[in-house]
Amino acid sequence: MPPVLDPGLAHAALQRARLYAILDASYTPPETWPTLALQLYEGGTGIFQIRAKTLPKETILAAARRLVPLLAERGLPLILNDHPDLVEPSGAAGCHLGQDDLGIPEARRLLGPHALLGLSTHSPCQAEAGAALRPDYLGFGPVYATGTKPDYRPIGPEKISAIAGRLQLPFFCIGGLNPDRVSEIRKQGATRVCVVSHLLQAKNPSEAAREILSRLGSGPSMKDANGS
Ligand code: TZP
Ligand code: MG
Repeated sequence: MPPVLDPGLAHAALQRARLYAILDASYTPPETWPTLALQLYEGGTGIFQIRAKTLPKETILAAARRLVPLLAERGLPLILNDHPDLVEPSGAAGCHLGQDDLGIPEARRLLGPHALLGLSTHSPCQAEAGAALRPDYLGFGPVYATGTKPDYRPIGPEKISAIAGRLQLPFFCIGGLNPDRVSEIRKQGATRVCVVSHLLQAKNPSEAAREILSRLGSGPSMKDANGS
């Protein structure tokens, strides 16, 4: 099926997004995601990803099919981690790939020019090289050590300044982020963040999202951008 969210709107949403939330099955099961996504949307989250390293494909597809229309109605893209082949059957906006996954050029050929493609990068060098492959955005991390991705050495906040202002595409800092750390990385030039555990474990996910955005200095503009 074609993407449920118009690709032009998906690209515009990506450009506006300051907070990217990952719905990760290792923290919360898929049945909680619709409610959680709406709460995070209320808090100003601008783009969402499903990340489910151990769930069967059919479960991921079913979860994506529930979330895609819910988010598309609000102008928000859903990205699938790892599974480019589920993008078309779910109507999602695109997929997020790691350094060892299908390459960006191959994913582009598979999914077409309008799909949103994201690439994980783990150093300033990788970010520069990754940007040259023309994904639509980069992830940059883990900035801090995190139990969500335990096998990766943290890059450290000071490395953000090596790429800030130099890349021609949006990049989302990720890894171990909480409000105080967002305040810290903002000083290094971070303008967009991607957050997993802090949002998924929050008592009040909307409030947690709002707090992260306010530390980035983009709370009110995100609310406007979401049309709320
Ligand atoms: N890529 C780099 S760090 C990370 C991913 C998927 C996990 C970030 O999770 P958290 O819980 O926000 O530290
Ligand atoms: Mg991957």
